[in-house]
Amino acid sequence: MSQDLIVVSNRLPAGDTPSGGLVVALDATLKREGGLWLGAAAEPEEYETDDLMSLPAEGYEKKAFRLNQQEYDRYYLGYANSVLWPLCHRRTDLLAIDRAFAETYVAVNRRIARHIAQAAGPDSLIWVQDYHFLPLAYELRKLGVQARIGFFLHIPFPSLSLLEALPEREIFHDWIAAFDLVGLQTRADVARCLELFRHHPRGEILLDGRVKHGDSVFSLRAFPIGIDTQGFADAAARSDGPSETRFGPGDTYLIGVDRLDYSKGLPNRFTAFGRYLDTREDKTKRPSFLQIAPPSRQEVPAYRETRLQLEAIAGRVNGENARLDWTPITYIHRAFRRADLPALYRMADVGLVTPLVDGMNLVAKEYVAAQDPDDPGVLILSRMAGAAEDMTEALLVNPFDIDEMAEAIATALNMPLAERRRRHAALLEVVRDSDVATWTERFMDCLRRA
Ligand code: GDG
Repeated sequence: MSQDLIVVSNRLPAGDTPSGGLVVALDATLKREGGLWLGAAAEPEEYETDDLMSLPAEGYEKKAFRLNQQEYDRYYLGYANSVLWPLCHRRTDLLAIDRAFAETYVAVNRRIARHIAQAAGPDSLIWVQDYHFLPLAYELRKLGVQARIGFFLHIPFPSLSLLEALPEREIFHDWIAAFDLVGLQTRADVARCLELFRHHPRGEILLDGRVKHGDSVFSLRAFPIGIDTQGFADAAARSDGPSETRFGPGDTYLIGVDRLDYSKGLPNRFTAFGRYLDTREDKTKRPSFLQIAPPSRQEVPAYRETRLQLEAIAGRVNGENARLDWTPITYIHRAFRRADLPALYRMADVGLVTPLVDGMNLVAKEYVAAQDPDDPGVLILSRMAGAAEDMTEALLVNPFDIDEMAEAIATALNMPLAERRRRHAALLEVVRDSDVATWTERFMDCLRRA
């Protein structure tokens, strides 16, 4: 029997209780529409059969494809996270170009395509998530699959000049053009994608805005992703937060929450907080900075490097400034329970979201949703985050400019209530308008009409 809706993502929600916003929204959509959710198995294993593994799910089918250690190393850690991720995050210095990575990346996608081809009928909708699966539609078309296939890229779309650094740049165009609908985070991403195809001898932008590449035509739009705004706001208002904390309602503190990733600009953020401490006028003011930075992709060398940098900067700033009753930076390199985050955001006077480049950045939206509208905190947001395209009432900063970030921290900590309220109200409206449920509906509507 063919499936109405097939969602493909690298991660599958663990167990029966999905947490993160995206997973919740996709889970709700699949429950409503029925269908299949396909993703990678939790751990690599030396498999003997290529059969999909069925996992428990309510109202739809959830299945995992297997990866052996070599595939995990070359497809996931290699091409996806040591080539495409640094490329799209403008770190060409970190590119690990390796023929074997590219070959395995395509081979894994081809294998997944065969599974999907068996589950899909002509009326199925296939929704592919993110950079792990760029060649999937191209491989599906080769197998004769005619169903509508949509793609959403969660990370920045690379510019023409960045793509020069990808050995697969020519076929990259064919991968993208094999989808019926390509969704990107921001209008700036859409502009970069248009430029890429306009520049290509076989590319053409049609009058209705669709993109033609050889014989393929696809629709291209920005779908800025969001969070479960109301759910997050309710959770923040309801919970008192973790009990054993020095980060409560009476404490002045700034908060950052990021996977430990070089794209998130953490060393510059730590340095900027140190600069703020050095330059603040009133030395009796002793705000703390809480950085939650769970480990991520630790097998990739660049991530270890960032970790060492953070340890050094946090050690230095604390060593120079700490008192017996005050530790300036609390840096926690561990994952928190999802339920602990809303209250920690709400009680924080400042949210620090300063990536060097970011597709959207959901932490910016979570911080705003969690605030008490009567006495909200201030969001400091990098201009390089996709979120900055619409969240213009944040204190926007250049994450490479340490002085500017230090000044923004001072401004945020001294901001009068009326201005905090005005900025927060405007930001909350943006976060509500781009709710993740709306995001899912808008994408699905466009895909149905593609
Ligand atoms: C990619 C793109 C785009 C963080 N620490 C913990 C924890 N988190 C949660 C946050 C937030 C999520 O992880 C991170 O989302 P971001 O959007 O900030 O960043 P990426 O992981 O890089 O996500 C990004 C996103 O995809 C969606 O399209 O916005 O640009 O890079 O929800 O709260 N959650 C828990 N414990 C932690 O310690 N439970």
